[in-house]
Amino acid sequence: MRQVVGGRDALVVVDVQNDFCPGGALAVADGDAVVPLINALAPRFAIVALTQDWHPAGHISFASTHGRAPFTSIDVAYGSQVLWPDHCVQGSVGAQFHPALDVPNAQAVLRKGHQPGIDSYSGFREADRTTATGLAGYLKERGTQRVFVCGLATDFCVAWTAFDAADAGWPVFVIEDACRAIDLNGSLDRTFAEFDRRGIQRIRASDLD
Ligand code: VGL
Ligand code: ZN
Repeated sequence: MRQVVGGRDALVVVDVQNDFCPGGALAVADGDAVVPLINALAPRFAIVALTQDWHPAGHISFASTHGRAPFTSIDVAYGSQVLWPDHCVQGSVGAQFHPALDVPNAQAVLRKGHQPGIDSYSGFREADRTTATGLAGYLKERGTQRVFVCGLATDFCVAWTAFDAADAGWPVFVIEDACRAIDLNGSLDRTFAEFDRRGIQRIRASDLD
């Protein structure tokens, strides 16, 4: 479905970081394939924000913190937490944006998951589902009327960012071919069902005029 991009549309580019790309600590298959698409898309948007997964060493989402195996889950104060390999440690090369990501018109970088005891897949709200990151306020003050989301990974940080943008009241579009998924235990199918349920539209980069 064609969408004409206007001056009040925001693009949120989620976690296009070395650790989520091939060779990284939590590599998403083909993750770096989103980079050229995003580089081409971003200049059309007046409002562009990047999110950056940004964890302290010993973060609650790290399997190593708990002496557990990666890709298992534990219960923590705010609910179930998937345990990941150590990734996107603050200041590390893995936490840096992919070197080919070239989005000079990005105006905001939102770092998330910085609290030792709370994860944050969403760019808007931490995993306790109450602590706001400030991104919604930023986008509102910029006059955002619709939110377009792309990046990594479709079924975790892109998904939760899209859910929360919809909860904040914006029409939300996920640019599917500018995303790649982890797909852990059926998470991608569940994500697509949730997009449908919440009225979040899946579009392709070529749908944008
Ligand atoms: C992500 C798992 C852990 C993501 C971040 O960016 O999708 N996934 N931290
Ligand atoms: Zn993370």
